[in-house]
Amino acid sequence: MEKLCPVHVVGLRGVGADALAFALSLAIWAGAARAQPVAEAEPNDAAAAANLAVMASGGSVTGTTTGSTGVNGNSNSPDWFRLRISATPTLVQQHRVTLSSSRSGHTGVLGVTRFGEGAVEGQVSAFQFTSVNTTPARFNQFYTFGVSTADVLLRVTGTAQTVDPYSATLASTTVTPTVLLPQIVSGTVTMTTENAGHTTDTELFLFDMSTGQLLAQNDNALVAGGGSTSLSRVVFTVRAGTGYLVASGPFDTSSNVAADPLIDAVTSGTLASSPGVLISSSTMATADLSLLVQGTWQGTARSERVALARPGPYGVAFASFTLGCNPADLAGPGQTTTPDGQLTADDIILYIARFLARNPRADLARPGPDLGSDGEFTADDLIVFIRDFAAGCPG
Ligand SMILES: [Ca+2]
Ligand SMILES: [Ca+2]
Ligand SMILES: [Ca+2]
Ligand SMILES: [Ca+2]
Repeated sequence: MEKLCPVHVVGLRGVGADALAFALSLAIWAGAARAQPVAEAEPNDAAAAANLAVMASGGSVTGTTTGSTGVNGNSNSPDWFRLRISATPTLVQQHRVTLSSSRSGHTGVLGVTRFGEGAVEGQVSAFQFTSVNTTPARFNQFYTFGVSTADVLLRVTGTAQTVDPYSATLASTTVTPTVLLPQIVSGTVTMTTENAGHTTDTELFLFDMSTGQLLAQNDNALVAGGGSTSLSRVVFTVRAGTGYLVASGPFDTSSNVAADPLIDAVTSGTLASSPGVLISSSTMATADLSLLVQGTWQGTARSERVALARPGPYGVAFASFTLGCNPADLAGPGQTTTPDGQLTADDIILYIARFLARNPRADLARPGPDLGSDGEFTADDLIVFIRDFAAGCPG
């Protein structure tokens, strides 16, 4: 365990200097306390006996292990930790736990439970293994989002040579999702990796950005006429002004929710240990995770491709989007280009700017003014905009 060093201030004299030294020592002590590692407490040889470690970025757990088979606290026993991550509402966070030791050779594993055939309730199995071939070597990684704390199970094992203590240190970084502005209004939206220009075996996850709730997920989509594909598809009805987060990962990526057999050909798989967490097991560094966003715009079907790529081993790609309540809901406060489910002067200002710039999003009408798009920007489009604006957002 790391020792807290007393602070000696040499050459300072007088009350002011003493106060300064005292304040300095407090500050250093506080900094050291924040970074204080959580030491293992044996026995911790099974997931059920995992040591709880409340972690923030820069924090670490420490211990000693020279094997993976011992039980009841033997030195060659695995060490299990339950890493607890604080809530991060509206933020996607990547958490990387890197193993280090003066004598390397440890292996970290993130554990999951299973659902479906052969699953034993509560039994934790090894899912994501550290690799010596990643940069840096020997790290685990997972993602969190949402309003509640998230837990992951970490197991550290060693070899006969790993007689020195190890540290597993957390580095958390905020992920900035790709912001989508699909030319689609409220209604039914399909997100799919089918026909998106690749054959990656994907998994898709859809979250409500403000609550962190997992709304839908799919591993292998069922296809018309029977059978399935390793590509993924989620279909959902959007609520205007709601921020959504879509995560596209390669197989095998775990949330804490079992697949829905009505929409997923996968009937058994892995479960992360708490809501608001995603874990991807593959060390594959690159993969095309692009998807299509499909819906309608003024009565016409639209499909837009979003380029997404795997950001390294254990990586998942994220995109966010918000849809308007009708075609007049284009803007949020300050004329930001994210619709907000409300119709205000911001929408009028942005619409006029787009109309003058001949932006396709301002093309609301065909001659008539019939709903549709004709590539022309005429009084018909203005009439439809005013009509939609006056109609207001439902509810
Ligand atoms: Ca142990
Ligand atoms: Ca799949
Ligand atoms: Ca608006
Ligand atoms: Ca038009």
